[in-house]
Amino acid sequence: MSWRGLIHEYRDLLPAVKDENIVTLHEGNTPLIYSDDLSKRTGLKVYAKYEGLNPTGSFKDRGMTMAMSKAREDGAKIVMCASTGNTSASAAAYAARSGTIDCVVIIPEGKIALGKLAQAMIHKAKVLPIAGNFDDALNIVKEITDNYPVELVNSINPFRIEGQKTASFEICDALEDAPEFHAIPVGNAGNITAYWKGYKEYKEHGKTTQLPKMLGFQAAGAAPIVHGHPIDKPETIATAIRIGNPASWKPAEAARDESGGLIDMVTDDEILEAYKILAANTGIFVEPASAASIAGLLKLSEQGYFDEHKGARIVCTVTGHGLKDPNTAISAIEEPKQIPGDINAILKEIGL
Ligand code: AN7
Repeated sequence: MSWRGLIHEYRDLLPAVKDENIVTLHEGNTPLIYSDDLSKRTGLKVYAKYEGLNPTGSFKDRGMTMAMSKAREDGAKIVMCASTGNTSASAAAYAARSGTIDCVVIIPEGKIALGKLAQAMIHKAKVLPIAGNFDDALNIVKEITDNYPVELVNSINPFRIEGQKTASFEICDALEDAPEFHAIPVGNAGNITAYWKGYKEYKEHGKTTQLPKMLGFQAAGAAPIVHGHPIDKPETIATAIRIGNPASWKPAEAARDESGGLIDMVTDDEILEAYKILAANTGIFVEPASAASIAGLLKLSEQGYFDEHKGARIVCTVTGHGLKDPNTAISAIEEPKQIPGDINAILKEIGL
C-alpha cells in the first residue's frame, strides 16, 4: 500500500486518534541519504535524514499531523503558534487541510525566511508579525492559549513531540538498528527531545539493540544551552534557530546526558560553509539552520572527537529545505555573468 502518513504507519507507538480526525498530508517516509563526501571527510558512515522533503518542506509536519489531528478530535476551532517560520508554514498548511480549523501565527517581524512567510500566507493563516523575537512571541501565545479556547501547536504541545519521534523510527527501520551517533540542530529543542524519545521507545520495543549519542548544535549567537543561561538578543543567519530561551531546554539536556552526547555551538561562518559543502558535494540543498548538524559534524571531526570511532554510523538530521530561504542562497553564490547568446561564446565559457 502507498504511504498514508506517519500516523497510519506508526499507530501502535503513537497516541490514539480516530480515523475520521486524522489530518495528514502524507508526511514522513523521508529519505536517509548516504554521503560519500561527508563520510570521506570524517572517516564515519554519514547519512543525512532529509526532512526538507516533507510536504511543507520541514520536519515540523511530523509533529503537526499529530497536533492538528488531536486538535480536531478535541473540537478546536482555532490553533495558534509562535514561529521562526517553519512551524507557522506547517500549522497553516495542516489547518487548511483540516477544513475546519483556523490558524493564527505570531512571528518575529523581518526575521522570517521569505519562503516560510509565503507559505503561511498562501495557506490563509492569520499572520501577525511582532516587534520582538521568537521567545517574546511564544510568551504571548502561551498566555493566550492558557486563557482562551485556542489550541497551542508549538512543540510544548506533547503531541508535536509524539509525531516528531517517528523520524527516529524511520532511521532505525532503514539502518536495521540505531546509529552510533545522531547530529541535530537545536532551536526550541523540541526535535532533539523527540528523537531521543523515539530512539528509547524503539529500543524498549526490542526493535533496536543500542542508542545513539545525541549531538545537538546551536548557532553561536543563539546558544543558551551551551552557555547555561537564556540569551536576550539571539542573533544568527540561521533564523529558524534564532531562539534565546528554548521551551524544551531540560529535556534537551536529558537527551544529551542520558545518551552520553553533547550540545555544542557552530558559528554562522561554519554553518554557511557546511551549507555550501552539502549542496555542492552531496546534492542536498537545505536551509541554513539545517546545516548546523553538518557544521557540527565537521567541527567535531576536526577536533578528533570521532578518532576512536572510525566507520561508525552517524545520522545528521537536515531539518528544512533550501528553497525556504532563497535570499541566503542567492547571497552565498556569485551571480552568473551574462554572455552573448551564441554557440561559440558558450563553448568558450565551458572550455570546449
Ligand atoms: C529548519 O518554526 O522553532 O530545536 O518556530 O525550522 O525543535 O526548535 C523552528 C525550528 C531546526 C530547530 N531546523 O528545531 C519554528 C522553529 C529548522 C527549524 C529547528 C527549527 P527545534
